[in-house]
Amino acid sequence: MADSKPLPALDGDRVAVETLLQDVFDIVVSEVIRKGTSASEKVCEWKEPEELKQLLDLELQSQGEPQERILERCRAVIRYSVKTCHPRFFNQLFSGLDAHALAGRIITESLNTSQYTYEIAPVFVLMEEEVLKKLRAMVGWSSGDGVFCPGGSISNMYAINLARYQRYPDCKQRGLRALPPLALFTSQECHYSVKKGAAFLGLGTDSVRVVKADERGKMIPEDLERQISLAEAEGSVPFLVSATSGTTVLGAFDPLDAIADVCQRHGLWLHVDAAWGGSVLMSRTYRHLLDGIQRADSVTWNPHKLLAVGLQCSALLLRDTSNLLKRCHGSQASYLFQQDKFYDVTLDTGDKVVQCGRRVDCLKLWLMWKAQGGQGLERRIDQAFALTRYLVEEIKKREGFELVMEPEFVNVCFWFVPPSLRGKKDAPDYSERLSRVAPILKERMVKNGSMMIGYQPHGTRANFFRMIVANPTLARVDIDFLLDELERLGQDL
Ligand code: ABU
Repeated sequence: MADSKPLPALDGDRVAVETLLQDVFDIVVSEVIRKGTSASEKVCEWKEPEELKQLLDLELQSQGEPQERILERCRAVIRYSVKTCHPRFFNQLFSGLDAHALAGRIITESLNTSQYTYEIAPVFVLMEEEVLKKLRAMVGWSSGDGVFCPGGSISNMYAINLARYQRYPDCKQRGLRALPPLALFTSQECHYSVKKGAAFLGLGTDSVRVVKADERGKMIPEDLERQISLAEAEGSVPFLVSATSGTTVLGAFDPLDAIADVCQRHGLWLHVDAAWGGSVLMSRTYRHLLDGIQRADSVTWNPHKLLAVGLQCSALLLRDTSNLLKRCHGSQASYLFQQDKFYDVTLDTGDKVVQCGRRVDCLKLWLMWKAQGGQGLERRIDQAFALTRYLVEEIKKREGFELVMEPEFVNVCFWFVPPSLRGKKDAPDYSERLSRVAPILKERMVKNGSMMIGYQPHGTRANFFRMIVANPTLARVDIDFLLDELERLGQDL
């Protein structure tokens, strides 16, 4: 009976499958790769949510649709999506498009496997091991462990969990009952995932002691010492310090050597959240910004950011060689990790993580690295620093632009001061009025589709723009455009 019913669309029709995928690939090449990276096209096509819902016709129906309609839907999805590969997309810590990495992502998606066992991911188990080994070597470790995680926040949470487990292995079984009140330390400039991680792991956000940062956004080691003493005096047990290499807004690098000294004195786990700044390790000229990182116990490094590998690619690297990851997270599921398999079962890495199914995140980085070589990647980093310098000098030359501070990384924070506010710094409402400028300009640029750049307030500072120089194809012309466009959009303010 079942055989007499037609199969759902394309099932079993090899020719139609290939035709569809070829057609979709042609659309991707034309609409994402060609137009999406062209400065003469829009970076985004803004629509209000209700209109966008109508345009996309999102509701799912019981009746399938013909292929031509499906292809139209693919075009619409691309049309109304933000082109993060566009040379005028400056909004996030990731941007641009690396062709080899994209090739890796396409192959990964097509093979659709999970990283947990060697039997279903032989290539990727070995490849992940090799890529992590290379990243560890850049940190300065000749041995260790690691895993690719679904994003930097999760990598940071793993670090917290591992540090806690190492000190209190009982907590795996007994949970919070096995623990005294714990304290971890990070700076006021840290990524918000540290607090989220503390909440998620049952420690609570109160267990996160916020250490002061200096005017450049760097953790102050003396205040770290003070916070540790305070926590102890209040009956908490310090166990981890999370330092940051490349803070989200200012792009600051914490003084790792001095922080490592404090950790050593107090026997604390040192985690370095280098999700953003880790890629600087590839540059012989700038890697000194992370001096001392080799003294960390764990490091988060997101190649999907500055290396333009594509979301997502976040490595948690460990100095540990005692199988801590597996001991902390393992659950020995007998249907996946049989110990009597015909191959070396240590290659089944699935029990290192809390996930079961795990995406393959190593191929895109491996393929890109093979194609560019370490030297090509180093050139990209150096180029981003050089272009940042160009932007800073241009900002200094132009009327109406004011740097928040000299950057040490590729985050350039600045105000655009519109004509009506120039020379009015002493006015009592100056800061309030300046704060309104960035949101207005943001709305204008997005509705125009001309560019995207982020803004935020910061402490007592009024809203300012945060320019990220990360896209490997950026050139001076794109930097000039950014400044010209802000002047154009803000000339009437
Ligand atoms: N996790 C990084 C924060 C997002 C961004 O500014 O791109």
